[in-house]
Amino acid sequence: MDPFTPTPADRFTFGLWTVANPGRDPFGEPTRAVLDPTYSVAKLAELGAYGVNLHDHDLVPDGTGAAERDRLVARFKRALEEHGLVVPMATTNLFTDPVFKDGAFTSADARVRHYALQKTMLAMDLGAELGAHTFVFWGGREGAEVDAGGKLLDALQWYRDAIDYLCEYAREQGYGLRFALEPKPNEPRGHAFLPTVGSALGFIATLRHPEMVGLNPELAHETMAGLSFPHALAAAIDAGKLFHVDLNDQVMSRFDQDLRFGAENLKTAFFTVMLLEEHYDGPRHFDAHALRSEDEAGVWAFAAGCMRTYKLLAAKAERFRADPEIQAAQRAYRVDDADTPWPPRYDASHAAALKVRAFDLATLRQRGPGLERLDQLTVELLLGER
Ligand code: GCO
Ligand code: MN
Ligand code: MN
Repeated sequence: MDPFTPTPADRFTFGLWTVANPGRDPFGEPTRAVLDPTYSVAKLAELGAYGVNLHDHDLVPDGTGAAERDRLVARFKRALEEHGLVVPMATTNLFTDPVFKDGAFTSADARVRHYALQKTMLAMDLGAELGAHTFVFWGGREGAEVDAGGKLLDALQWYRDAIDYLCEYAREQGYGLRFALEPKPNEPRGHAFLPTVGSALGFIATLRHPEMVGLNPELAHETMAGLSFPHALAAAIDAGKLFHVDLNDQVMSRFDQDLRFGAENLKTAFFTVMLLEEHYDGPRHFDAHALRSEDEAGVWAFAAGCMRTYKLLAAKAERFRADPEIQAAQRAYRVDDADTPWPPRYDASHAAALKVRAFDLATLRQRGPGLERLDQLTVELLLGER
């Protein structure tokens, strides 16, 4: 078999909303028919995916009665079983209904905040019923265009209160869910609250159950903010907070594009895969969609392409680790020195000695780290010349 054909062991997942995206944008109507969730399950299984993730309303439209909800869920579960797919992550849509037009947990209207809690608890019940272990919180409409309302600090407190409340709910139900906050700088709001991985990490430390809450960083979102996704991933990993990941692609400083993984920034995708392969064991989730110009065949080409590119880059990452010249260049980049052991152990006499120590600054200033060559070797490896 082609080694780059995905299998469930690769643990690739797609949001139901990704492949079913009908191609609507702010300027134009849908270009494709909406896909039935059970059809998406069958097609994704055929392509070698491991699972599907969903918002409450991807499966159960808002306002559905209890009996119809149970019927839809049972039918979906049968499709999962039949095709051998799992649901590792679930989330709530807190952005489509106009009730959330000025935010959900950060709405200035306490009634909306309570409704958002209700909707999220019901979405958690659904996620738990489908076997999800991770519950994602993407801020959607948590944000503002106008700050004259005076809620900037309150909004963060309301957000915190809501997550604290929902942690208690999930614990009491024994759902074993971990929460993953998904930062995004803008769209649909002008300025989102918790816009980047860094800000979300700071926020998590202020929660009542910080151990339950981590991150779902998205490649496109950090890129929209002009930030590096591998750097953001490293920060999440360093904090022990990489609970989930949203893979896609994006041109920097453009509207939210949700491009096929690897479509735009190949080197970013490469270092993303390398970090994930070495430091993350959760599902590799794609949160992207086919170009609006595509028909249904384009949708499945898009989905297969995301997975295949990931596998191609994972093989390249292995080559990178095994390439003697690259490894030698990486070793040469770092200088370890017996007289300057790291980490430095602080005590008063060490500090006193360090303050008067003479360094050969001329040599240190002149040393070239070899990064041009190392980067070129990386490019050649990616281009298939190594
Ligand atoms: C976006 C977000 C969403 C979320 C999804 C799951 O830019 O619209 O990335 O796709 O990931 O709502 O929470
Ligand atoms: Mn996104
Ligand atoms: Mn996302």
